[in-house]
Amino acid sequence: MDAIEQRTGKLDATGLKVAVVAARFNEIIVERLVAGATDTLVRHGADPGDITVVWAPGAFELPVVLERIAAKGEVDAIVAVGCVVRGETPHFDYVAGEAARGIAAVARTHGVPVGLGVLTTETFDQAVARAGGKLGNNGADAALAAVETADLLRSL
Ligand code: INI
Repeated sequence: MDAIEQRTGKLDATGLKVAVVAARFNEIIVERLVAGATDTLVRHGADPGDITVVWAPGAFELPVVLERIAAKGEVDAIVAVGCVVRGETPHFDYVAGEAARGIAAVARTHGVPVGLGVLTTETFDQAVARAGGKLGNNGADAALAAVETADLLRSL
């Protein structure tokens, strides 16, 4: 039997142009997600000069900002980061749902990988744990996913 072809993306950000799009709401958390994303990109080979951090007011605004960046066609990957805490708003489901739906739509429409680094938690403490605390850094994880997917898309 012939060998089965398998394709995966490499975790190599060398030469990639990346936008990190951050929602400023819950900024203490989100700045840690931004740091996790940018540190991870650089540690995997990205040139700091090829990384742009863009700040939107809240997670609800992420899709429209992502849409503009993706439509310009100047980046190979995008990392979207934000923090939506259920306890803070009765609009949690709208804000979190629209952010996730919009992020996915932009990625599919433009064929640009967008790492989903928007925390959606019940409490602020749960967000702290996932923003460089004991449960890792969601921004770093999203950056890795975007880098891997960008490389995978190149090979398909
Ligand atoms: N935006 C967030 O990013 N996180 C939140 O937890 C949040 N809460 O709690 O309301 C939030 N609201 C703002 C929203 O994203 C928009 O900026 C706002 O509704 C204006 O359009």
